[in-house]
Amino acid sequence: MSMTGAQALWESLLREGVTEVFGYPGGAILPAYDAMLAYPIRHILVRHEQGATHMADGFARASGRVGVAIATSGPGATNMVTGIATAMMDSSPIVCITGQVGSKLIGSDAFQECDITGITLPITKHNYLVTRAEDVAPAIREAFAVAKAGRPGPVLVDITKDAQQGTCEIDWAATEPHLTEARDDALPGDGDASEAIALINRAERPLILAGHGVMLSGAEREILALAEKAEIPIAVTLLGIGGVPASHPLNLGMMGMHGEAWVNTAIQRADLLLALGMRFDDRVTGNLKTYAPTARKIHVDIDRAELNKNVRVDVAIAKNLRTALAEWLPGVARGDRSSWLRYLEELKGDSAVRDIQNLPDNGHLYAAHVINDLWRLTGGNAVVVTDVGQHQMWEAQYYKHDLPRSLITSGGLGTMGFALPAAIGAKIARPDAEVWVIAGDGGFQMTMPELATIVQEGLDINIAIINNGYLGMVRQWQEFFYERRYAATPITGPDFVKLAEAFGIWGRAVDRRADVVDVVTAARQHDGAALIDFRVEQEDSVYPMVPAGADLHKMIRRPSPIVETAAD
Ligand SMILES: Cc1cc2nc3c(=O)[nH]c(=O)nc-3n(C[C@H](O)[C@H](O)[C@H](O)COP(=O)(O)OP(=O)(O)OC[C@H]3O[C@@H](n4cnc5c(N)ncnc54)[C@H](O)[C@@H]3O)c2cc1C
Ligand SMILES: Cc1ncc(C[n+]2csc(CCOP(=O)(O)OP(=O)(O)O)c2C)c(N)n1
Ligand SMILES: [Mg+2]
Repeated sequence: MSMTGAQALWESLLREGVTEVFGYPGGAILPAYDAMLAYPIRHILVRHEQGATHMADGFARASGRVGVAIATSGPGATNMVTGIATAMMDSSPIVCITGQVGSKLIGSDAFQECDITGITLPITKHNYLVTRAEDVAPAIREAFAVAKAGRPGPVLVDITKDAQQGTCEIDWAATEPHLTEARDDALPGDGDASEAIALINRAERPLILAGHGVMLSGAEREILALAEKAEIPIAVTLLGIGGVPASHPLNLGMMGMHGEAWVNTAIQRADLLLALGMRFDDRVTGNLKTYAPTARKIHVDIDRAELNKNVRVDVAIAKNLRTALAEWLPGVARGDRSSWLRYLEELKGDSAVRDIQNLPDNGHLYAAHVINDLWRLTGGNAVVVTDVGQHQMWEAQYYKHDLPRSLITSGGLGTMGFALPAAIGAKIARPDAEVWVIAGDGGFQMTMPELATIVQEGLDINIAIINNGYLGMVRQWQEFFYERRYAATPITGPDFVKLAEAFGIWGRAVDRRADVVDVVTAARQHDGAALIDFRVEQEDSVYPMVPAGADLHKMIRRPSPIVETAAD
């Protein structure tokens, strides 16, 4: 088959099952855009290339499919860097395609030339510089295979203008990637199923730490089967939320810096930790020297490099989690851990008296209340895409996710500005889902031009801005650790309702708890995008909090009881 490199690009994307791409045109990618018109692929025009990468990422996280972002050379490509790093840190499979100056101009500081493969080398799983038309199809095909294989992640394909314009003969069968199979075989020192089973069957106070890998490997059923058979409680990471239903009686909730106090206490008291598809991030462990001091540890991760990286373990298994759990299940004995479960239940009582949900209504509008109301009103069925900051932690605590892939959030890089574009990607991937953005007033302002993308594409996305007039999470650190010196954290913004209206979006502001239900209901009923500006209590803090690097059990707790009046 004879075609141009540009045609080979779209033909390859079609063959990978791609139906939507997120992008922004420019000179070096123009031949590809010109060829695009002949292919049945929907192009979503973004307002900034960072948005395209977050959209591809949100698309991937919501669906499990590979998201695709396209940009021109130079500034188009460099605008993608933050989104690529975000996807890399959270193991999200995306393919980014960039135009590059003509191959003969490379190295001449040509107009909009930039070494994007050099720049993205450390933040991609792999990247390609394609300089000949005949190499386009094999590179795209391999890029998809690499993005999905093993531990997923971002791949970049940089295609010179002459490679897009040149013609070539393509034998599709010959474009099949020849990747070395990921090594699933054990190496010396690796643990095996029998060692894991023996530790589980002996344990009196076991605890599962369920991470993002549960969803990435599709092990939602197997992990519950293990927990139920052996009566093992489960703690989840931020990115593990949704992998185990929040309403399951064995699910204790989130661990770590802003995790539930009883979960962190459970980790410190456990005699066995089963770390399943999670990577012991420092937000999760606190001080490594005092982490889970009484526990033996089993770690399953598909990426061997994660094993014994942050936490030394007794049994390290480099394997797809679902396969590993299926191997363990027959050998795991039915357990009775009722005294351990009773102990954990008692710990919860102490937290309940401090929980803001249980405090009397004092007339103030708290973010935690807003998010809890959103959870109730959406029946817990929405796909929620958060930004980064206090609102992100309150979402994790107070929106109870029962469904996998229903919380989409930037965990590892913590990228402000992620939510709005990632929600667009999620909505494109799952048009029938009710999609909510929960963003802070700071992060929202980083990518708010994507409101125009929502309107141009006619997307029905609901947006909740948790507007506290501060870069709240940083303000909280200043309150706790810098004697309330609020350097550069008070932040103003536009009138978000008028802003929404300027874009042609329905908007309302809420500053009383009594109005939350009515306005959220109206937003849900409104046909088309809706934005709510929740003007919340300005100086509230997220509790509990393990100060960075502190022992996991040394948490700052919400003072209890808070006796406040409406006049406070
Ligand atoms: C403001 C802020 C506060 C935060 N506070 C907290 C907090 O309190 N608690 C918390 O938990 N997090 C918190 N985080 C998030 C934290 O930084 C990490 O992103 C998160 O803990 C990572 O979760 P994870 O290890 O499950 O997921 P990932 O980082 O995505 O790691 C997943 C692991 O699973 C492995 N894997 C992938 N596929 C498979 C497979 N098929 N089989 C087996 N393994 C597989 C991967 O190799 C990887 O090691 C916070 C982030 C921010 C921005
Ligand atoms: C791109 C980027 N810049 C800076 C930070 C550091 N940071 C983390 S949380 C935060 C404050 C977020 O403020 P806002 O969006 O208003 O959310 P809030 O914490 O108030 O809910 C900042 C500045 C970041 N995570 N990302
Ligand atoms: Mg804020």
